[in-house]
Amino acid sequence: MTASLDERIEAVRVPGGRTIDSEPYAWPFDGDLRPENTAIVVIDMQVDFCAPGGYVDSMGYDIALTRAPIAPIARLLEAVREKGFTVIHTREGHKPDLSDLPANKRWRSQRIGAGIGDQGPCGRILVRGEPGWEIIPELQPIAGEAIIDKPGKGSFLATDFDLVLQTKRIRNIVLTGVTTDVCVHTTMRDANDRGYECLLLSDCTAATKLENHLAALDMVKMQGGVFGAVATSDAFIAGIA
Ligand code: C5J
Repeated sequence: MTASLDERIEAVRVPGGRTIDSEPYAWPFDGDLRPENTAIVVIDMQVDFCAPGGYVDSMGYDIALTRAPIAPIARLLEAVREKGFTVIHTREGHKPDLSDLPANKRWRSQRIGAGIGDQGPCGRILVRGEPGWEIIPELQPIAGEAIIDKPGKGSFLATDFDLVLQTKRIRNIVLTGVTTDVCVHTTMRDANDRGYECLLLSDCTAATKLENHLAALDMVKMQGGVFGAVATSDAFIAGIA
């Protein structure tokens, strides 16, 4: 006898597994959610993206939006650190000689008045080692948490992110940070293509425009969860309790 669709969906679930209340499906797809196989990734919570005088502020966007996830991420980190989950932080930034900065990326940033590599209120914009490039004080990594330095929007290009994930035997990725529509989405899409099971936390992410944040959440949920699933941090914390 052929198995029904529901039976086939159920058949992948690990015995005794657990899932998070998320959309458009209970995440992860197979219920294999453990501190040993799951990483919480905090993307680019840097001065340049979330603090006065940084890159986002210099472009004229409202940093109240990109600061909104700080408290939910801090609360999430407290919960996952206590349970022993892997936490990984990323920073977007370029070498001081700008040899890894594509000319078009620099040109576009200059035309909006916040030239990457140029001097700003928080030092040279998006340059490694400058005050603006640092992770904000509220979300400082603790001992043992990897920091991935990336020159691009995605976390895999020109970094050892994948190597770190593979070494730690991670297969579930929980995405937080900024911005939802740019670095978070680029990382999520790439991770999804590589076979990682991804969950985006809606209140732990933000964009420079609310509509873009909401649209980015929506995009994840299309096609049965084309890039993974979306949940709140409350749902995640409840699911791992
Ligand atoms: C952007 C990022 N938005 N971290 N970077 O340029 O999303």
